[in-house]
This record gives sequence, structure tokens and C-alpha cells, in this order.
Amino acid sequence: MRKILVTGAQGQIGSELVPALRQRHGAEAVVATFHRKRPESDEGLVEHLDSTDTRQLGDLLDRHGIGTIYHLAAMLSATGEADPQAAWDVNMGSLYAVLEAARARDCALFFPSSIGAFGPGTPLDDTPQDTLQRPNTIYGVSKVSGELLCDYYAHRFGLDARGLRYPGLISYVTPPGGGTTDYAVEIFYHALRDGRYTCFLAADTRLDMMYMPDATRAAIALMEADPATLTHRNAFNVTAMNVTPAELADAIRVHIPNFTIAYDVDPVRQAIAESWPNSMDDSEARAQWGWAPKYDLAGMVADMLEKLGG
Ligand code: AKB
Repeated sequence: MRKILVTGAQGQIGSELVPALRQRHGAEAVVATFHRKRPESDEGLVEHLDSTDTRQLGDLLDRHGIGTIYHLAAMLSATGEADPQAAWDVNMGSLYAVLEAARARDCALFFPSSIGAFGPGTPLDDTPQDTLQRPNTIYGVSKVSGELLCDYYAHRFGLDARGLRYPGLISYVTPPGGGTTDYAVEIFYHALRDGRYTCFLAADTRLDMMYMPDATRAAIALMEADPATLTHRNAFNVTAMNVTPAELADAIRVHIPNFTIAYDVDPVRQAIAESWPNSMDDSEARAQWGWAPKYDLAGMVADMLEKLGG
């Protein structure tokens, strides 16, 4: 079997996707790449990679005999707004380099898109698979462009590019860096440590969320799906739960009754959240490749508190 390469392996998704892939295919079948900080301990293959560097990328793919790339390296929505030029360079520069390298070697490619690919004008509730996409953040612009570019490479060059539109992701292994939905992770650390949390989004800000074990399972399931059943391939809406900060606090209070939440709204992140859907319709993912989440809100909260609480 040709090996698997993961870019951004140290990030929020990568730090759980790499172990899941290694468990499935064996430690030596997965090459985890890092850009800035080498992981302190890693049981499998680890390489440095600037994924905008076409030559380095090509060399790695050839040296390891890579057949599938999970391209996770990216800047998230809030850090993207702080430095739009860097967000474009990282998000689009790396995707273009990865697509070209994958095309030359007939690799399959996974590209994570996001609810951030939607924007004002998109239907807010049960956002359909195919709908208006006019995001007003550089992160969203890079995600829509990425979706289109992956579709283009699939149709024009026959590249096996597949992808998901993730909601906010909740995880306990590695914290997210610079996202609008980060509150849904921070809240657990503060609940356990301080018994209180001050949230940067308003109490009633409704967004879809997903627990990381479901997110990694979804990526692997999509990449293993029979291509004959896929009419979309790229940018499948996927979701698992729908929640506001106030409702997440209520669910935490089931386990920590004295937990309190306060609000100090960050206008930048609040505006980003309000430009995104309240909820997504993921019926195409369910119909085309059998997507079904395992964790609902109560199950995710119980597991997060158990894992983080020790
Ligand atoms: C972010 O908040 O930027 C990400 C996302 C929803 O894509 N978590």
C-alpha cells in the first residue's frame, strides 16, 4: 500500500487523525509532517515540511511513496482576519502546491473545508449542500476557493480530491488555534480549573459542532468511500450537534453544578459567527457515503470532562 502523508499533523485535527490512521494502517504507513515545532515524541515517521514549498513536498512524496494526502495545514478564521495576507498565502499557497504535487503523482487528497465557507446571504438554518456562498472573511474566501480548486482538479485532471465542510470542532488532545468556535473547547478547561468561564461569543450564538473522534472518523470514511457512490466528492456538509454557549454551559452544569458562565463579547469573532449558518443540512453526506455521528451534546460533554478531568 502507498503511504499516507498528513500536513499540519501537530494541529487540532492532525493530532488525533494521525494516531487514528496509524492504528488503522500501521505506524510506518503514515508520515506526519510539522512546520514549526518538531513533536517531542512520535512513534511513527515524522518529517519537517513547509507545505507551500513545491520542491520539498515533491521530494517527500517521492521518498516515502505517498498515495494519499490529508492536507490539514491552515490558518483559522480569527487569526486569518488578523493577517489576511498570511492567511491567503498559507491556506491557498499550500493547497495549490499540494494539488500540483498530488496531480503529478496520482495521489488522493483530503481537504477540510468549513462552515466558514458560508457567509451573509446563505440560508442560515439547515443550510443546504449546494447553496449561495459569499463569505466575508479571508478564511471563508480561502475555503470556498479551496473547494472550487479541488473540484477543478477532480474534473479537469481526474484527481481523487475529497473533502468535508466541518462545523466547530471540539477536542481534548490539542487546543485549536485562532478559531471563532474555540470557546467550545476553552470552556471545558475553565470549567474544570476555575468553575467559571467568560465567553467571547454571545449566549445565544447558535452554531453546529462536532467532537473530534467523529471528525477524524468522517475524514477516513469519506476517503475510503466507494467513488461510484459520490456525486459531490468535495465539501460535504457534516454536522453532529447544534448548540449555543448558554446551552453548552447547561450541559456542563449537569456534571459541575456550580459552573457559571459570563459573556464579554469580542465584536470581531461575534461578527464572524453571525455570518455563518446556525445549522447545516448534512443529508447528502448521510446518503452518499453513510455519514452518521456517534457523539451528541450530552455524550461529547461527558467524554470531554472525563478525558480532561483525568
Ligand atoms: C474556526 O472557528 O475558524 C474553525 C472553523 C469553524 O472552521 N473552527
